[in-house]
Amino acid sequence: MTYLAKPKLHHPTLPKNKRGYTRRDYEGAISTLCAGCGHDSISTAIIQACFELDIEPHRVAKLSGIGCSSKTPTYFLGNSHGFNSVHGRMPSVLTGANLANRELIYLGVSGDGDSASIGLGQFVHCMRRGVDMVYVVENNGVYGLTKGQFSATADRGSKSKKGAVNTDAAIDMVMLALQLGATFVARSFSGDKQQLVPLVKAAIEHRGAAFIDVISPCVAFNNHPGSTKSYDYVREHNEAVNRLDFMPPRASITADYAPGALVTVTMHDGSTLALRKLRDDYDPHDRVAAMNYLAERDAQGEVVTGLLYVEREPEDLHANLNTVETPLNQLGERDLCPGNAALEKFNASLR
Ligand SMILES: Cc1ncc(C[n+]2csc(CCOP(=O)(O)OP(=O)(O)O)c2C)c(N)n1
Ligand code: SF4
Ligand SMILES: [Mg+2]
Repeated sequence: MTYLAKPKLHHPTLPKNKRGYTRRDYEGAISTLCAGCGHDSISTAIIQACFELDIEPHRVAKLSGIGCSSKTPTYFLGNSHGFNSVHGRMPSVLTGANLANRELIYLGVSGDGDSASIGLGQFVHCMRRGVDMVYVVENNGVYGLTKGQFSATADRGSKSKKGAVNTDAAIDMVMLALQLGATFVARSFSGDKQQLVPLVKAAIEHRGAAFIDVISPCVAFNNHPGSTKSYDYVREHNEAVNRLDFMPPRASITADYAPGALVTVTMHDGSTLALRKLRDDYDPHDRVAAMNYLAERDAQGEVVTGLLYVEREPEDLHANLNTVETPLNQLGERDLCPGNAALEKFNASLR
């Protein structure tokens, strides 16, 4: 059995959000991942973010590839649309679904094997096209599902559980996303819910390609000394550049911040992101500076986390292609067959 259904009974006094849903309404089946797997904490963060954003579950489409990480959509948002695609092919399926119906919130969930090896070509093109989505890579540096081979994000010199040394250079997904033009780029840690939940909320509200690289330790195959994706390593080397508070439209910023330490970002729906700067020299609106900073800190063995880059005026694939707003399945015959005269005019424009 690959999943266990949760009992449907809810406690009658569970708190409800503005839409009348309890947190339980955003859960899925009982997880069958290893106890302590970072991926389960990411599922919990996604559940919390959707509950707090008052999202109607039927407005979300969750898509994934193959891997332990790609199994996780079974364990959250059980009342949402879901598509478990082929290994590394989630981005193209998500792009197609998004083009057909832009009214849903698209959540792509993938692994470092799924996105940085077999699916790398798919990953880069959905980023550079600006598909409006939240793309989460649950990054553990190994192929967990197939028993712990090094993945392409494993750091050079890091050791496997049996002591083998990885001699290949690592692909940094955050650097790639920045270089490819993603308009929201973040890195977080599955063990830091305070940081991850607001990042997921902000990514959902962002219109454009939002990428979150979440270091998510694999307790079965990559949580030993010598691994750079273990709980201990990430806790010791985590350098958070900022902390977020996410405020819905019209809510005022009440947090008590030191002057100069706060950067506010207004999202397309009027909601606000309050970014508390932990590093004075870090500007989340400067793509090139972000890449330089990441490269410098990476050379020191540090794992930089937080909202690393956000574009002030993002544009997505629909805006670039000037597509129709109505979902394709709601277009009637009059829209789809505008008649001979319109066809003649169109053909003439191409001659
Ligand atoms: C076309 C294809 N090639 C290879 C596999 C075998 N396979 C399954 S999952 C996986 C890697 C999963 O790694 P990752 O995406 O990092 O997920 P994790 O299990 O670590 O969360 C591989 C190589 C497959 N299922 N399909
Ligand atoms: S094998 Fe690793 S990635 Fe897969 S469920 Fe277990 S701990 Fe998680
Ligand atoms: Mg992996």
